[in-house]
Amino acid sequence: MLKVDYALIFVTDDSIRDDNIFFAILEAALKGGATIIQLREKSCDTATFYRRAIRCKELCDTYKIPLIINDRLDIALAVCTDGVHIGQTDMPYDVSRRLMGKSKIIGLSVSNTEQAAKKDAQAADYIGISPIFSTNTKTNGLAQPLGIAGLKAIRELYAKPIVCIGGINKNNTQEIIENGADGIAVVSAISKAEHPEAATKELKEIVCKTGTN
Ligand code: TZP
Ligand code: MG
Repeated sequence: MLKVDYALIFVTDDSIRDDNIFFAILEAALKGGATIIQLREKSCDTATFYRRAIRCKELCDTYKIPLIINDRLDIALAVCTDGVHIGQTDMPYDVSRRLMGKSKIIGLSVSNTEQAAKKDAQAADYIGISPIFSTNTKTNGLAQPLGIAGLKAIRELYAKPIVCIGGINKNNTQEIIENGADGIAVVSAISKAEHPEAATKELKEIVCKTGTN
């Protein structure tokens, strides 16, 4: 397996249905230094998701960057990606692990300290704090933002990698890393940037100069 660096996860923007634009942004994120790509598709059919996943895998392989599939274990298995990111209402962790195998990355989203303390969170390879701040990008089923206080409380529970998501931009990245996150996951700070490659580079620099990466 590739060495996993959680510094900067680019989560793809499923509002972009034009493949030319979608893959141009993905490549810009890879060129700019995203350390993991998470393919997140919430509204398309399975065939479209699969097709995008295949192309994402080819591109990520070219840049030697891990690809993680959001929610869909079947797509992760079909495309043989490096991992899957599950939420509290997705396929249970145990099943995901059994099907993915020991060597793959499994990330789990938590939205409060109770979820973070449960055995699935203890077992996952990394934890996604979701959301850290409010965001307009995800509207369905979004919990109350945990904020920096929530991050600090969850940081105390374990030493494993913690990545924050939700409303993250160049102005609040430093604070997140200073308070114990290993990395950030962003959608719009890259996908909606005027220059996605430069925006990625800038976010990565902030994470790396603040953290121990
Ligand atoms: N999960 C929690 S917040 C979020 C997801 C997928 C959206 C993050 O998008 P943005 O644009 O980085 O706030
Ligand atoms: Mg999910």
